[in-house]
Amino acid sequence: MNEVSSPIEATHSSSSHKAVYFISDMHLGATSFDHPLDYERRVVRFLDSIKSDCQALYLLGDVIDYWFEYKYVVPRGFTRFLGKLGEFTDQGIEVHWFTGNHDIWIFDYIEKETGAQVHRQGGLYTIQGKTCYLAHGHGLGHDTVAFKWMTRFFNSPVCQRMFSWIHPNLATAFALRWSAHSRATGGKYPNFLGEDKEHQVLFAKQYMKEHPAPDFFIFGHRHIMLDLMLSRQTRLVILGDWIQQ
Ligand SMILES: [Mn+2]
Repeated sequence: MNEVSSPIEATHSSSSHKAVYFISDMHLGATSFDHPLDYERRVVRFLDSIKSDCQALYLLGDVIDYWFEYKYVVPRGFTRFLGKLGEFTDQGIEVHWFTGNHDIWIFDYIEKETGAQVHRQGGLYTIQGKTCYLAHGHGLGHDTVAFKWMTRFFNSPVCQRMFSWIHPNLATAFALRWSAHSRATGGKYPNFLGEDKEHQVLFAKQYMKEHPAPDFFIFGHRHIMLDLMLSRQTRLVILGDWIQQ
């Protein structure tokens, strides 16, 4: 976990690897995909295509549509993708995985098996000399009481322990259905609402009033593509979902 006040200086060893990539919201394993394996293959093909010049890969959340790991059991699937992350880190490419609202229940499996560094909170990072505020971006700018309680509930070790006692067949089926249901009902992501209504934009503007302005804010979660200059120095990017955008 990284303190927001002190930017992390990412250290990059290989000089031939220059580019830093940010992707988010792949929602791997979502029941809405007609051909989930083909979709996973496309993600992996993309990762293959960037491998030769990739210095660091930042996954900004909702990488997997639903994940809950048990002490000795993890959800089925994702073998190509997780294997590819392992290949990246084995070759010295940094992989950072910021948890989103769909993949909050990553505990230590992803770090241990793939070598990716898991970040459970957004924060300030220094990447190639630029200060970047990175987060999945859910809850930013609209941390209502209900949201705070829900976050506390989802992150509570006691609740997680209790959930883990439900048989995985039942728990996983329920969670996937819930995810599909919320996609079907409230899940259509609205287009850009305007600077004065987008929570992440409002968060960034408020943040800049209270802290030194970073060079970039980079978020996922909204499933829209946005590239907005907040000042002459500061640029806000919302990644859009992968692979549609
Ligand atoms: Mn999200």
